[in-house]
Amino acid sequence: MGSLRYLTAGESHGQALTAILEGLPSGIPLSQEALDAELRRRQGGHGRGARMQIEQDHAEILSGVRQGKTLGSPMALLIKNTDASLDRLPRVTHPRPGHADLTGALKYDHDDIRNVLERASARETAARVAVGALCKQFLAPFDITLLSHVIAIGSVRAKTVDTTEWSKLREAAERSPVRCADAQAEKRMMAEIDAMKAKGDTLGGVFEVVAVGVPPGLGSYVHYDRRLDAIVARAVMAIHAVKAVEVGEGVGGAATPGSGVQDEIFYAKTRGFYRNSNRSGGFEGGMTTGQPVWLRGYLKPLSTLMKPLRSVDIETKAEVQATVERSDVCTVPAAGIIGEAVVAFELANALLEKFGGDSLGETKRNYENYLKQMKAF
Ligand code: EPS
Repeated sequence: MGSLRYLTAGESHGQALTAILEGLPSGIPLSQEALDAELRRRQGGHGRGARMQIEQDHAEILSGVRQGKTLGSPMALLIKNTDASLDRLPRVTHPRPGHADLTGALKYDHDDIRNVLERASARETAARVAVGALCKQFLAPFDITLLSHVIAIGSVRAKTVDTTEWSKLREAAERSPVRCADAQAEKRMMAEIDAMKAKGDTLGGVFEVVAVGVPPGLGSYVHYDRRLDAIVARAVMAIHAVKAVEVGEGVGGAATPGSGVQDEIFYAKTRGFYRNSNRSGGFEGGMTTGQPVWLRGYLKPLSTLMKPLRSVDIETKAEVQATVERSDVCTVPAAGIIGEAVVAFELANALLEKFGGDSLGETKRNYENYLKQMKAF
């Protein structure tokens, strides 16, 4: 509902991925290094394929910035593909079950599935991560930071980690090749990825995104399309291969009595209103509560299998094996980074909806006034 918006364009093996982000205020200091660091984070993770060795993603900012600060005008981003072989790549007629291949070809009337899979590819998420990286840099002066970590890959589930120590959790995830804070589970996850790779199969899993420092009252209960939990969940759902999203302890909560699900309310003069738990995932009534926002994305295993599944040739209608494209075995760690990016965009948008402002200074003044109102309540 805010005025921040973006579009992306680009094919997986086209010249480049591009994005235009519009609506960020002026005066935000931007770091190119931090922007590229996010792209590198997305490229990592045990289970990635050969493409990630070929690409060294870097986002060039073509507009909207001068002397290291945003101008308030639209920002165009360019991420060049090293493998830009699109026009030379062969025709594809064997759709992969689970990918956009078959339905995309039927819908757009393509007799070459490559015309579908190139845009449907998850490589597009590099552009989303670049946009999210800019949004993170807008959120930083408000002390809003994001992190992600992996809680399950295939059949391996991490033990519950201490989620109150955010900086430790972030460090542990950043150190881990599967971005899992539980070192024991990490080893088993890596072994499961290796075993699946040897079998020519793929693995899904679960990542968790956390945003810390979010003020209370972003989003609104007054109308369905202003509920920020739904907006954020949609953004995570729109990441390739995500088939379910859970906000806070949403899934477990459905099987627990109400007394074990709600976060009881306390008050102390020094702290104001506070909770001793955050099962809600930082949302009540579609609004942020001021507690960390946390949600989970559930990824199905990737649909490009090196040991392909049965399919049908779209031209001859003969039974065939699905196309085998160079691909990854598991992208759950990367999906967490993408999750951070898309949540950062939605939080930036919600922050701008609530506080407005055409310059960072104006947005900050409005924000600080609101914090004063909260304190005085
Ligand atoms: C990629 C995601 C995957 C990879 C792709 C790069 O895309 P898809 O959704 O089509 O499976 O397969 O890599 C290649 C297409 C390749 O040439 O290896 C990404 O996240 O960048």
